[in-house]
Amino acid sequence: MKKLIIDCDPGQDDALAILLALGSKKVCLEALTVVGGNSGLENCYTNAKKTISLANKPFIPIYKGSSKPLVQKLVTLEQVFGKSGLQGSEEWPLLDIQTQKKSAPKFLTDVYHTSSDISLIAIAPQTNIALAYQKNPLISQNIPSLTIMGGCVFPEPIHGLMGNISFDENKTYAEYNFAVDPEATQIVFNAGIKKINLIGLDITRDVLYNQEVDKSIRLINTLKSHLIADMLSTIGKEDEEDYKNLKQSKTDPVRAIHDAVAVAYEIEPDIFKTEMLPLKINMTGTKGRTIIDENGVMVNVIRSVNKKEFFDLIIESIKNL
Ligand SMILES: [Ca+2]
Repeated sequence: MKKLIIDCDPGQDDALAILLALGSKKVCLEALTVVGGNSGLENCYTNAKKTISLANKPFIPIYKGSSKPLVQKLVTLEQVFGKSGLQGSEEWPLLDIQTQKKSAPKFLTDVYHTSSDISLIAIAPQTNIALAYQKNPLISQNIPSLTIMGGCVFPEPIHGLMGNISFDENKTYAEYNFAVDPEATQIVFNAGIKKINLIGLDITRDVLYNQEVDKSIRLINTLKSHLIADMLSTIGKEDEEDYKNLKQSKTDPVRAIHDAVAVAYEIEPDIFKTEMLPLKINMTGTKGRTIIDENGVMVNVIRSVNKKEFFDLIIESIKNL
């Protein structure tokens, strides 16, 4: 069984990503590390605990990491994820999960000092991973692969933009995870990790949670499946605006489930098509933008996914929870 650590900032799509890993018979989730991102660190930590509680796996350790990016101010997205960061999870259980004393960067530094067989999945700003690398640069040699949800290598399919967030008056876009902490992203890209797999917004905005998927999840007809569908079908204002042209009806819960795609890649890489491309992180103007540059780091860029097989994986995992 492939071992995984997931660095996250839950987030509805993070929660689904974690549940996808927990329900899969092909991967084993060793730990979660949490960073401030979609919501503040405390909210993200509570949401990680709720997700582990929903799956009834309170023994999985959760390490709390950085509350803010390396240099920039944290920008949270209440308009998308709700005040708690996990709107729609109000009915989820919250078990008494042991607090870990180690910080997330310290845990990552320690675990990769001795282990070289645990794949790392990064579905949040890269702050924790950059801090771990700064503590001990040798750990990058022991990360067998780093699968990142972040960036946007080609225009995303909904608006044809190169991201989903803009911090400048020219309204030039970059993808949220990279734009929020571009310094950390740059450190991680240049850390010498053997294999970086990148799932950008151009892929994640092509596999949307919609009415049909909602129906398939509810058809599983377990308490957990309904609680998961309730969480996923809660749409934030920004998502609603983004996807309103795609809606089949006013009640169609269209939502991107970005982070789940990264976990799916670790579970079933054969359902994806990829291309090795040299990438750089833009550090001037629109910081955090992904640029194809011949002097960049070679990255395994995910170019497409078999949608049916992707959603089959999700359904299968939720059945197994
Ligand atoms: Ca996330």
